[in-house]
Amino acid sequence: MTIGIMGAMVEEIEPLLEFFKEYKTIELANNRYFLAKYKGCDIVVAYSKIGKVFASLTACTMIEKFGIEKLLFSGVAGAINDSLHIGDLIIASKLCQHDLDITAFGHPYGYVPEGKVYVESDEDLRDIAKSVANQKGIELKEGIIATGDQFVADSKRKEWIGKTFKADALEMEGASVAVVADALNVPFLVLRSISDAADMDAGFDFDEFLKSSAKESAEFVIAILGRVIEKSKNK
Ligand code: 4EZ
Repeated sequence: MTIGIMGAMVEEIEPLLEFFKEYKTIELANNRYFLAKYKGCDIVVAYSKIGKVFASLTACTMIEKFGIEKLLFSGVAGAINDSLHIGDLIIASKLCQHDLDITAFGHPYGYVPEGKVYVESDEDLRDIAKSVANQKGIELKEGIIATGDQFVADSKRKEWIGKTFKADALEMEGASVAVVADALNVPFLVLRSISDAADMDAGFDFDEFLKSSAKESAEFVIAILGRVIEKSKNK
């Protein structure tokens, strides 16, 4: 089995590379892919660069060129839901693009013809994440994640996204990875740890908490990975 783990920024995957220790580096499409082995499985790690386009390219490359059979995203996010605090973990039940807008033609926000507003993440992977959290006594929230090519540092924009999409957290890659993985039939999970509240302090908080929150997410994704591999062997 080959499993992909991606982040958007180097800080989001650095803890993973430190964990895997030994890996081979392959350059492709203006990016680097790190190939490791873990518990008899092939692991492909990469950070895409920030935003929906780069994330789509990386997800697609992992699937089409490296043959990954499951895709895990690990990184940080801005909180919308007041119950989410810095360092908290959230998995996406489903994801949407908050900046996709052809409402001028009567369509809902986040929708284009032949697409869908929300893409659901894989139920088995979500169940695994929840059972790992349970076992470790870690609190894990499940909710809607909204994605857009915009660092949100504005309460009004954040509230609009929360209201329009019932979103609990926001970031800049998840939904694009979801669209790619869904189209190519690869089960995926988007996991994020909160780095800020997408408000006027967001830039400052993000700088302060990027590393620690990215590490929270990376450590949890490693635990999920372990369970995913175990389960694949029992089949
Ligand atoms: C994007 N990522 C932020 C990248 C910021 C600065 C050099 C996550 C994220 C985020 N995205 C954390 N907080 C956010 C926020 N308030 N708005 C958008 O995935 C790069």
